Amino acid sequence: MKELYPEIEPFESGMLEVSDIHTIYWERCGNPEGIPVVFLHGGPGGGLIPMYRQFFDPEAYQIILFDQRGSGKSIPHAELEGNTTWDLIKDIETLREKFGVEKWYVFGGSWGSTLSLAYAETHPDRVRGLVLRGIFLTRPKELKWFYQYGASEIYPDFWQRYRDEIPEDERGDMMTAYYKRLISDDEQTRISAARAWSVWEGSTSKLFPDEDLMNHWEDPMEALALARIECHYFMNNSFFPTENYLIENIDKIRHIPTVIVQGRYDVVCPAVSAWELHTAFPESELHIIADAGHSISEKGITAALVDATDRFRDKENS
Ligand code: STX
Repeated sequence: MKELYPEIEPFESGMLEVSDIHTIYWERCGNPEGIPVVFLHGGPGGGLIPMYRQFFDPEAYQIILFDQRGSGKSIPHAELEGNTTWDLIKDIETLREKFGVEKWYVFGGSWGSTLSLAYAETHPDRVRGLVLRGIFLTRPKELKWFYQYGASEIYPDFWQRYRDEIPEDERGDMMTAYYKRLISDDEQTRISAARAWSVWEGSTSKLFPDEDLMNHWEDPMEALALARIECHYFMNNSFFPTENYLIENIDKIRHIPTVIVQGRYDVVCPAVSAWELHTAFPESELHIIADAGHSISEKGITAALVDATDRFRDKENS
């Protein structure tokens, strides 16, 4: 089974002003002359971790990673103004042009898969191939499942804290109740809501719950970016004009070589979305991993993702 490539450091990194409000952190790793690939992180609001550099052969790929608006090291931290899917797509284009890339591979999981699909459908000529994991189309049924009712039945123990953050009379619409708190003027209210929201996601991401992952999302800065930005996007249908926008526009990208990796027991982004995507896009290659949940770091998921980037590398070199 394939494993991650060794840990690496960027050969170049920086901050780029992308609007009057936002400045984003970016980095380039691997081979400066290599096959270009852009990594799109999850959330939205999740930010980068160094492990994300390790899904690509560093001798073959030029790996470009960035913290999306308001995430990670991008500033202002957790800012919602001027922060939409279309702004992120513009930033991806700004980075592509900055690094002189004609056409690149796009790699993204969870929200990163949403953004990858939205980017590819907007700029199909710029995409050589897609590697997508834990498919998330941000449709109302997916949001309801994870934030209102569904996942709650599988993880009642972890659900309790997420639920108890909100008074009983507001629980009929958890997303709206959280949004109110996440944009509150009171810092303690914001932080408490952000931690409960983010720890819920961290607790349910793996087939076997991981304490380190849960603790990571107790950190107020990490939690604020993830919770505020996710809730802001999801309250706005991720700024898509229709509920099923990504599937409705799938014909724009059906010529692009695409690998989909999906954990069978993904509770954050249930496998039905990957199935519906694959059904609408039958040319795509779908791998359902029998013993995995949502996380990029589960063994079977990691192996399938590394195998996908290795096969794209071999195709480029043949
Ligand atoms: N959020 C889906 C998503 O993009 C509903 C996602 N799931 N987990 C993550 O992101 C982190 C790894 C960033 C926590």
